[in-house]
Amino acid sequence: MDTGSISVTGNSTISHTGLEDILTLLNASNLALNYSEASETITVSDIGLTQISSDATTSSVSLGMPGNSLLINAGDMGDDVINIVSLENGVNPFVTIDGQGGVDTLSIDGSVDAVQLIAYADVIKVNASVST
Ligand SMILES: [Ca+2]
Repeated sequence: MDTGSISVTGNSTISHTGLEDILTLLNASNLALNYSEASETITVSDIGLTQISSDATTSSVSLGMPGNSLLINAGDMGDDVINIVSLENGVNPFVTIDGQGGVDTLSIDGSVDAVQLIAYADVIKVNASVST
């Protein structure tokens, strides 16, 4: 079951359960994505954020990158993998990635250009340039 919630500052939290795909043109300046307690793979790129759950049911969330800050909470208990594919072209927010509970891995595989990058994970692999 794919569950999670999306928090947009100044607005109500949007919760989703078992949705196949979510595509929205939300343009928020501050965006928080709260993933479920399941073990998940979360992919972050310029063109949006996608979540692919590990249980073969696929759920993706594609959102416009926020102008100010992006927070990703990967969820307690689950052993999550967060892959940053790219985070540069014109996107320059404060980025915080928190693996939370479980044994989490953050892999930076594409260039990151952020005002600030804060990451909490058990394993952090930096395979590309990070400029802040
Ligand atoms: Ca986790």
